[in-house]
Amino acid sequence: MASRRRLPILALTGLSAASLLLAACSQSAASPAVSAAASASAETPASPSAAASPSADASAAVTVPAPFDTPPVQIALVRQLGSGDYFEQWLAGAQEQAADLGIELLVSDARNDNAAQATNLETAINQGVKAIILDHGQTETLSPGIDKAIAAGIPLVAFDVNADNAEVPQIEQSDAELAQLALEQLVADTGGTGKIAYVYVAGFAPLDRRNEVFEQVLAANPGLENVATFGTVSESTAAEVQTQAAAVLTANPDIKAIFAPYDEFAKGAVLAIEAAGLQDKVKVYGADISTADIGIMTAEGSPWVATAGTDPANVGRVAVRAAALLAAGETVESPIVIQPALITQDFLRENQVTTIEQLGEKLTTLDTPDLVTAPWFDALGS
Ligand code: SR1
Repeated sequence: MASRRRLPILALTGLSAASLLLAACSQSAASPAVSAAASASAETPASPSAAASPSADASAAVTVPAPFDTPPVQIALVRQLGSGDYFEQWLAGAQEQAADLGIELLVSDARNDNAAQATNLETAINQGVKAIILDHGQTETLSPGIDKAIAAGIPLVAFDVNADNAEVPQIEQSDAELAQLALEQLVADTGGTGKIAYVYVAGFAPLDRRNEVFEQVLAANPGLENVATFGTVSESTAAEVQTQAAAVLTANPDIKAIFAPYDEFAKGAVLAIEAAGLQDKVKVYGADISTADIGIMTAEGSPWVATAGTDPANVGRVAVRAAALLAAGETVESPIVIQPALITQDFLRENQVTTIEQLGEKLTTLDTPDLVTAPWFDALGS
């Protein structure tokens, strides 16, 4: 899943080779941009516009806009959280995409300290970066920095934090769909009846969005009784959730399921269930996926039977591409929504999936190279 597909430029844009050339000429006149020739070669599928153009078989020039004509381009990634599989994979994808686009990615991790994240945002502004990616965080603590960045002409894109600013495009994984997928499986497996427990911490945008769906599903299934809501987000989330889940299981050994919509939550729940010897009775419905998660889900007797998620590396790549477009003065859609998939234990076992790369080969929708892109991206890269 780590590899990206490079798409034929004409197929990507829908523009004719002639219009690309025209665009290249006009941009070259306006700025000292570097042009890179991209051949409309045999790998470019025939399209009506290309076929109608007299220059369809000629080389099409794609202008690389400033500041990407003089790499490296500094872009800041300002993170609230960085530890755990999800955030590590996300960063790996972001760094890979940054390297391909000639971006020097300046990464800060506030380790769940919101004041530190606000300070890191200030630092990025003072460094004069060309764009900023906000990754999780709190609207209140980031808003002053967001306003300052915009006033300084530095564009921002926000992943999993509500920037509450129309000038800041939002990226999310469709948390409603993610929660819906996992909970539909929980309802199907339990028959919509019995006691369950729920791992949730308010104040994190994706968790709050998932919680809205959880409440809807509970209301729609009165036979389900949520006996305990608990959770912690920290630098050691899984271990702390394990301790909390152990107490919940001691008090409620008759629960049938734990809804744990973050993989660190799910890992903690699994450990507690296994320590209590309840893996045949209590099942885990989670969110997110990683190679480590696949190992836990497919282990013999694992209670983690389903998860819903995206490929975090793909999400990181999308965020960097969005920031690159903004840095080049282009617009991006908002919100940018990346659809998750339901991944069951049965599916992983039946398909002998042991890594996230293998999962990507089976679920090709997890990679979205066409989401947020530009013709000139293909003229960059290694
Ligand atoms: C504490 S928030 C954790 C979530 O952020 C991302 O949206 C991941 O999906 C993870 O579940």
